[in-house]
Amino acid sequence: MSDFHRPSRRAVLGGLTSLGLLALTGSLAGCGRQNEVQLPAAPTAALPIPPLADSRVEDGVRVFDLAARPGTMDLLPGFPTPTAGFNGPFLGPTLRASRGERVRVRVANELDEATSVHWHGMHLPPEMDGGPHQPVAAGDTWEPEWLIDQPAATLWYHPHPHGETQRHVNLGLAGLFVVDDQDTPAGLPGEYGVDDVPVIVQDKMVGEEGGFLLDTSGNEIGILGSTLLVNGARNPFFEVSSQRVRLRLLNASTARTYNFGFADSREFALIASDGGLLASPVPLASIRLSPAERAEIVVEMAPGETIMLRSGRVELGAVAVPAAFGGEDEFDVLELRAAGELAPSPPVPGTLARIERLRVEDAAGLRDFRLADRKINSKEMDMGRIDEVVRVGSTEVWEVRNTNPYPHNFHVHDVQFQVVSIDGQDPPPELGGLKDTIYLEPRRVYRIIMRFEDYTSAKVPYMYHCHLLLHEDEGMMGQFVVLEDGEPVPAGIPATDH
Ligand SMILES: [Cu+2]
Repeated sequence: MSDFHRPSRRAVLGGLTSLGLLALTGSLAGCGRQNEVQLPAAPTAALPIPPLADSRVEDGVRVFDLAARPGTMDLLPGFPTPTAGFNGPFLGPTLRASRGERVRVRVANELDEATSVHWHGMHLPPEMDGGPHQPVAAGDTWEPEWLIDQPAATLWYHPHPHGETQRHVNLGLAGLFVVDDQDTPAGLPGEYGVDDVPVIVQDKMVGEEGGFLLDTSGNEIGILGSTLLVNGARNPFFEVSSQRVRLRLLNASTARTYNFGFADSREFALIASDGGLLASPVPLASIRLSPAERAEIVVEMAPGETIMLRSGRVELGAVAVPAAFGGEDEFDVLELRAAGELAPSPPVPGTLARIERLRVEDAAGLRDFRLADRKINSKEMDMGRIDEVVRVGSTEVWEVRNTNPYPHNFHVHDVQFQVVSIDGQDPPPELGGLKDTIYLEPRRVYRIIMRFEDYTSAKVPYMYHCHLLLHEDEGMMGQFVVLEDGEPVPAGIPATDH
């Protein structure tokens, strides 16, 4: 437990800043591994906007092509950083489709090892989910197809190969999947890359030879890097041309939890959480996002002004030493530069979505999930074991708690859930919408409710897990199957025939 008492990386950094490009030492000294370097100040650069993926319609199905492949990027002069991305060297294009469309994605694996692509937040059959049971071997192509059948939302995709997710995501394999629907109210900023802007945030540890380090020795939770990349760029700015701009924030980090807000503490409107629009906008000055969570926010600007989106000190709950888990780290994220004249934007609508509240009285029962160390309910992930059996058509309440003095979060595949209560109290308004991932403050009791409408399989399970990827890879994951009423429960999950 002595790890908890190490000074924060930022405190170490602060002491070294004046010496310029210097290796960090800390607990790594003498172990023969590369140290994290602090990169020289980067010139500010225009925010790269991930391109919208090309698609074509074949027999009524919208078809996308994604190819996972290796690449490089330039961060440390003279030392190209090995990366990986979809259809490019880092991150991937934004897939976009509408509710009611059938989609198919041709996923080509051009890496020299197996990977997978999970559609995070998507409601779809388990065979199409892209989890550890759908590996794509090196050189192979996988073609999942499904019907988009959920509200408009900012979802994302990333690899989910068993035990290797942290490394693959850290290399840059991730992208957005934006779902549209007919019910989105008029008046929200919606021009992609103009007043509707993806903001994919990742922290990296850059090593002495330029590579992204997978050093998780400094704490219990994983990689906490001092280099921030936003859509793959350091120190970016975005030129705002309208009075209001919508930012689609994705925490694509492997371990770090952020607290996003503006340097002048101005209020913004939170309009959507993981699974789609909130019932009505929530005025906030900051929003906490743990790994894999998303938030859509709308901020208003005055002509000619410049404001900085930052991540400041984050409330992690009853963790042992917040600084050891990044709780006191601060980052500039994205500078917004408003033009001298701004196109007028309508005010954010007061009503955004109709969310059917699931009722605890309708729930079939209560399941208990205790997250501790690298286990859920004292069990490490086993690809062959069925941990939970859900009956199709049922509504369930899951009670989830983190019993460690350090951060975990909880992600459920297949469904979006609603937060019923935290320690018996109503959740805060920012957790009032649809969620697929929730931060677990230590020792608090989270009750979430969800409905399993369709997609049964006795052979292919869905996952639930901590989305701190070190924890997930080390076994903090379980499997559930959705079965027909009365369908016999199989003894286990057959081995994947790859
Ligand atoms: Cu965890």
